[in-house]
Amino acid sequence: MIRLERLSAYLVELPLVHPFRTSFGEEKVRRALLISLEGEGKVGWGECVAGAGPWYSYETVDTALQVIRDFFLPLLRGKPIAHPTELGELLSPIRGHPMAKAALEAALWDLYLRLEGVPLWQALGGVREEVPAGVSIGIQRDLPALLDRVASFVEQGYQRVKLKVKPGWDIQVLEAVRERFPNLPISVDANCAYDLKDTEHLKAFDRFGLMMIEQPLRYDDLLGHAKLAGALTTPICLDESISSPHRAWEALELESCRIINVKQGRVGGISAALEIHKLAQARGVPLWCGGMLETGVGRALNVALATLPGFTLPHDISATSRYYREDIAEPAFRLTPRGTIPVPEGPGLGVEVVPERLLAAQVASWSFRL
Ligand code: NPG
Repeated sequence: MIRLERLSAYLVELPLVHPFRTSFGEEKVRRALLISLEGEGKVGWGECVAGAGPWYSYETVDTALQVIRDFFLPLLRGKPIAHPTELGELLSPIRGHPMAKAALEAALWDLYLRLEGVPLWQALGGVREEVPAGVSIGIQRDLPALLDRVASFVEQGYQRVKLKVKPGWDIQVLEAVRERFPNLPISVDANCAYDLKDTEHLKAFDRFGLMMIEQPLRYDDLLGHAKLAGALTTPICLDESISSPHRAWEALELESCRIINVKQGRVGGISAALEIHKLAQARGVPLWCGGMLETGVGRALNVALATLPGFTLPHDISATSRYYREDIAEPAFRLTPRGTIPVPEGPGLGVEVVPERLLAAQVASWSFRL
């Protein structure tokens, strides 16, 4: 039994090596909420993937902090926990807020597995010790800048390149990149930038031999995606739309997508991601792990999840140096010559938060007795 003693939250800001532009905005600095849980003489860490504002999803670092403080803490107090999977039941009275829940669950798994001395990927039933790395390239100033960026990542050995698209930055981008890299595995991500009325326009993507088109339509539009899927040969992958295992089930039933991007932070945590993994495997739907510019804490979790058998496509999991000059956690993630990212070896998440770096990146912190 783990008796939890303290929950701490740290708001950190880390400057990105390159600004990251999508159809919904530009990030120059990643603002992240880190959570630590102390108990039985050890500390476990989790990262909340909510953004600074409600652009990718309705959750923000501030809403996450508020629900953790005002609603999760009272449910946790005085309740010894035997296993992290018990958290789902404990938090079941709270609707929504999957990103806040995921951060807490991550910290609990990390704490539990550090006490057990077991790496997360093994505890989850992972089947590989390194995962295929892809890279996601934001919208650039112009085409030459984009081509340079793609070339540099291809040279580094990334197995697939994901291009951010939006109306006005799509067909001509694909023409240019395809012409220069005829055999490169390419996917595109629209982050909800199109409408079902754009079906004819989106059909023009089919000629580029893309691995998938990710989240072309609204974040809550499963039916629209099902209709669009019938009109395209390029497989549709859903990201924003899959906010829970139940939404994944609906999307699969409706045939809204043929591929799912799993972000444990978006779907409510590790247990929710495992449920989606089971649903997808039963139907032969391939999965891959998305990323949200996480620090090493969140990335470690994504890498562990990506070792599961159903995660068969290259992930948005890139080397630390692609995001940050210096991460708050050690060791940094590096790209192997095979274009993979190895799983860290230690127990739990397998990375350590470096106290001086945390302090340097910290904007604010809170600490609560449990
Ligand atoms: O490699 O971590 C990464 C970034 C991958 O493109 C990426 N993430 O829409 O999936 C996305 C996008 C994102 C980033 C979304 C930050 C939300 C916040």
